[in-house]
Amino acid sequence: MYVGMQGDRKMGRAWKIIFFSLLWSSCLALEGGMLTPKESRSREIKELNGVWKFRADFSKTRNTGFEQRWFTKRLSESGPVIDMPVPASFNDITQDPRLRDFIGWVWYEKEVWVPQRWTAVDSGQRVVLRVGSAHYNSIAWVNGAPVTQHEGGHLPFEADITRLVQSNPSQPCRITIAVNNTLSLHTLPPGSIQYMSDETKYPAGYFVQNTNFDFFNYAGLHRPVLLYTTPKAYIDDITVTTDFADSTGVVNYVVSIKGSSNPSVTVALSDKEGSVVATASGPAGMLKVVDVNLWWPYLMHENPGYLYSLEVHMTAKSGSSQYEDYYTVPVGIRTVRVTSHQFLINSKPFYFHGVNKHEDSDIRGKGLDWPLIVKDFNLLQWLGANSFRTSHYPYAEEILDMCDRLGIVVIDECPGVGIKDIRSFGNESLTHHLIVMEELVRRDKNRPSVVMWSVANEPSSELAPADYYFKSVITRTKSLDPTRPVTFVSNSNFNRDKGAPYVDVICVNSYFSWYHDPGHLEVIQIQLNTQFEDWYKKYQKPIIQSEYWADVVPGLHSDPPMMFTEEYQKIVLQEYHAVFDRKRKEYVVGELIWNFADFMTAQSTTRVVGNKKGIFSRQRQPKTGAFILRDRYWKLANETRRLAARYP
Ligand code: GCB
Repeated sequence: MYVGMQGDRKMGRAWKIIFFSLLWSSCLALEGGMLTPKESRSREIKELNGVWKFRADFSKTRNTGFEQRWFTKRLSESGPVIDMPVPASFNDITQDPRLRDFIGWVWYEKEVWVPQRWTAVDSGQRVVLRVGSAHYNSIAWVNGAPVTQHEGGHLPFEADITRLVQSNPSQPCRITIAVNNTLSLHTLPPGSIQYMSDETKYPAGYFVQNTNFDFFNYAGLHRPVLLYTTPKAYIDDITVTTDFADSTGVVNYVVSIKGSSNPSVTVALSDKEGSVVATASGPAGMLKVVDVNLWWPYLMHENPGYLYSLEVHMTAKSGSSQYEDYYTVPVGIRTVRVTSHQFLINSKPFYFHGVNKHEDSDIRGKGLDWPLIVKDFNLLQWLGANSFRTSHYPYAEEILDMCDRLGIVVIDECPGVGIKDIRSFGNESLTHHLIVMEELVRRDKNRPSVVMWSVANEPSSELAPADYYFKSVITRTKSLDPTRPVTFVSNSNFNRDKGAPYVDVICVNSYFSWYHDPGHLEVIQIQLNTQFEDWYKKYQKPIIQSEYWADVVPGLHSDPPMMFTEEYQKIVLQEYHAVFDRKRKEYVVGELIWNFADFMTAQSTTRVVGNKKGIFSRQRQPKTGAFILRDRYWKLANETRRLAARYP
C-alpha cells in the first residue's frame, strides 16, 4: 500500500480513477519492445534533462496533488514549487531534511516546445515520451491528460503522445510526472510503512518506511527523460542472438514492426570500420560472418568489446503514405555456456574478477551522471576488473552501453533485493517479479556484456514458498532468454536453500570475520573452504563468491589488526584470496568484491554516514584494498588469457 494510496478513507477518487484506467494500459506495456531511443535517418530525439519544476506533497495523506488535480494546470499554480535537476534523486538536492527522507508523492513538471515538423498532423511521425527510470511508482500526464503509469524504478517506460502534441501545436507541451517512493510487501524491492500511533511518543500520523536492503531508497527521475520520434509505421523491437563455429560468426535476428501489416525489412551488418559484412531481408533471418571478430571480455583478448552494427531498414505502405524507418543495434558475437565447474565465454573458461556496484554518489544520489560513469569505468579498467554485478537493480542503459563497448562483463540483477517477509512470496509479488524480469530481459537482451541474469539478492530462500517462487521466476526468465544462464545471490544455508536447485551458477555471499565471528580473521580460510565444499558437493555447479569484505575507514590504523582499520582489510583480502586461489582450480569461477565504492544507506547504528565497504571512497579515491586488488586482478587477467590460449 502506497503512502497516498491507503484505501478509500485516504485515497482521493480522482487518483483512483486514473490508477485503474491506467492499469489496463500498463498490463499491455510488455506487448511492445523497448529499444533504446536513438537518432537515425528516420528518428529524432529531444532531451528534457535540466531543471524541472518540483513539488513534494507534504500533506498528511500525501494525496492533495490528486485531490486538487495538480496535473491539470501549471504546477506553480498549485502552490510553491522549487527547481529540481533531472536526472537526479531529489533527496540530497536541498537543505530540507523533510525532503531527504520524504515518503509519498512528489510532482515534477517541464514545459517544452515540440518542433512543428513533429506536430503537423500529416507529419507521418509518432512522438513518444520516454522516462529512463523513475523510482518507484510513476504517473505521467501531457497537457493534463494521463498517458502512462509504471511500477518499479530502474527500468524505462514510455507513452505514445502523438495525438496530444498534435492537438495543441501552438502551445508548449506540459509534461507532469508524479513519482511515489513508497515500497510495499509486493514491490521490488519490498518494504513496508509502519504507522506509529502512540501519540505520547510520536506526532499524530507519524510513519516510517521499513526496508530490508542496505542502500538509501533514493527517489525521483533518475535517468534521462526525452521525447523521440518514429515514423507511424516503425521498428518496434529487434532481438539478436549470436553463435559461431570455427571462424564463422552467426547472427540470428527477429524484427517486429508496428503500424503496418505488410512492411518490408532489410538488415545489413557492418564491421567496426563500417564495411557491410552480411545482409538479409525479411523480418527474421540469419547472417553469417566470415573471419568473425568475436566479442571478448576486457583483458581476455587484445581487442575486447568488438561490436558490429546491425542496421535494420523498414519500408511500409499504409493507405497512400509511405513510411521508412532505420534503427541500428550494436551486436557483439559471442557465446556463453556453463558446465558443472566452468563459466565459458566463446568456449573458453572465464573467471569473474570484478566488483559489485551501486548507482550512488554525492548530491546526485542515483541520478545518472556522465562524469561519474566515465570515472567509474576508468577506475574499473585501472583495477583490472573484467566484470560487475548490477547490485541490486538494473543499471542505466548508458552504463551498459559502455560495458558492451569496453568488454566489461555484467551479471544483470533485477531489483529483487530484501525479499525477506513470507508475505512477499505470494502471487501478487510473484506476478510483479515476472513482469520485472520480462521488462529487464526486453531491455537488455541484445547486450553482449550481459552474460547472466540474477533474479534476486539474499532473499529468505530457506522459506517453504521460496521453492515455487524461484522455480517460477527462474523458469520464466529462461524461457524469455534461453541463451543466458540464470542465478540469484544467496546467503542461505546450502542444505536448506530452496532456490538453488533451479540456478545455473551458485552465487554466494559471505562475510567471515565481519558479520560472522567479527574480529576473528583466523576463521576465514576454514569457513570459506567449508562453504565452497558444501555448495559444490550438493549441486556440482560453478560457484561465484558474489560478495565478501569488510568496512574500512581510511586512515584508521591498528596492529594487530582491528575491524574497520586499513590493516584489517588487508588480512581479510589475503585470507579470502588464499582460498579462492585453491578453489578456482576446481569450480570457483569468480570473485566480486563488496563493494566498488562507499555508498549511502539509511541511518542506523551500524552505518557511519553510509556503508564503508568500498575499495574506493564515495568520492572515488582508492583505499589500500584497491591497490591489493589491482595487483591481483591484473595477475588473474594474465592467467585467464594464458589459459584461454591453451584451451581448444
Ligand atoms: C550484503 C548485501 C549488501 C550489503 C552488504 C553489507 O550481504 O547483499 O546489499 O550492503 O551485505 O555491507 O552489509
